[in-house]
Amino acid sequence: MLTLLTYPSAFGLFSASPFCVKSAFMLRQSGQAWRRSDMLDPRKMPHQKLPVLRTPERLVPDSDMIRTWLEQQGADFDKGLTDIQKAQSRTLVRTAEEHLYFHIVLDRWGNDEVWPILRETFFTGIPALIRKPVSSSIRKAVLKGINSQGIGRFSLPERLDRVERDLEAISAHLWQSPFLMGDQPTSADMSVGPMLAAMRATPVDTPLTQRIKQDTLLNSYVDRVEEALPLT
Ligand SMILES: N[C@@H](CCC(=O)N[C@@H](CS)C(=O)NCC(=O)O)C(=O)O
Repeated sequence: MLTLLTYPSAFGLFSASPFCVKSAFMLRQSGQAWRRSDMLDPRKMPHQKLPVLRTPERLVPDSDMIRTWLEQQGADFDKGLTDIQKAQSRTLVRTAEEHLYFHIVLDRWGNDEVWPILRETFFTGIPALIRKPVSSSIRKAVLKGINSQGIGRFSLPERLDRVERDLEAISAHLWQSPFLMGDQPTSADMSVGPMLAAMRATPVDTPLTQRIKQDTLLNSYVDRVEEALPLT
């Protein structure tokens, strides 16, 4: 049986990591038998990140590589899509994973109100006595990474403007159909849906959580993806 090595559920989500949720959606849609195995420390994993799929032969890191592996076994997450739709799907996936994701990271890790909740959710494996100093140094490293990536250098209004433009692009698809590429969920929904769900689920109200919660189209879209691809 396949095993998805994933961060545990948090904030009402299958996992705090949208990439873990994406992989779970893909496993579900592939029809393969699978189970989850939760972990908090990814340092022994091939990319020191999660998700990772344990197959009978090897560990497959990275949600995109998990997708490719499942496709090699016969899964088709974009059944019936034209080449142009597949190309549009790819750009939406990259928009979510390589841009929106970093705004979520900053919203979670850079916010002093969210931080104590994060610390007690993500670092429960660390003994209480040393949890604060250890988790603080990890927090510093994450924020340094966001600064190197570039998102951390924008002001809040600039960040919100960047997010807004992506959300407009996503919404343009949803004015026309219940899912990004039509009437059924496809690979784009399995990436974008979890990303917007994560944006909405940050456990303190922020401009980003509010942005999704107050948008009828996007809010109902996130619910629709979760209902179409139940993970329990
Ligand atoms: N490109 C990877 C991204 C995975 C990823 O960024 N995972 C994060 C959690 S959302 C992680 O494990 N971070 C741990 C670290 O960077 O130390 C994928 O698609 O799976």
